Amino acid sequence: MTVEPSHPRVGIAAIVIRDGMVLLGQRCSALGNGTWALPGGHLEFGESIEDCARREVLEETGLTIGAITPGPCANNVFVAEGRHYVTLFVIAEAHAGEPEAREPDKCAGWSWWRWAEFPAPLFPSLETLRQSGFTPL
Ligand code: 8DG
Ligand code: MG
Repeated sequence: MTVEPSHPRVGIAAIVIRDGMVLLGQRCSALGNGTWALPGGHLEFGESIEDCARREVLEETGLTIGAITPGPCANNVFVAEGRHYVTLFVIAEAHAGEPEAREPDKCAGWSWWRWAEFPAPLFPSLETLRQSGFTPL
């Protein structure tokens, strides 16, 4: 993995909810390979948090999310990879459609999980969120 100059970046992660379940995918990307994570990605220059969340969820899953509620944040340093992310979580419902793995090189597939029954290992930012005691439902 390329080690970039050291400055924190902003990651947007969407807690996509349907029928009391949350959408998770197992990452194939170099960072957090094999961990379970929320759909999300980098906040681009000039982009709003809502637009980024909507764009990333659509690009990665094909789902369109409804009204977006701001959630908590997490601060995670990936020492070995030389990365530092501030993750902004948002919460939204996805009323219709089945999630598809639209970026199979990054995520093998999506599935719905109860918050209390999440699989392991979680992507570090999501693990941090869970350990904070936050529950979105
Ligand atoms: P992009 O470069 O196309 O914008 O994004 P991506 O290809 O979807 O990258 P990503 O790795 O999915 O997300 C970008 C970074 O956001 C990721 O390397 C680490 C950070 N990030 C967190 N927390 C979370 C999270 O819970 N889910 C996702 N998907 N990314 C997160 O810090
Ligand atoms: Mg992503």
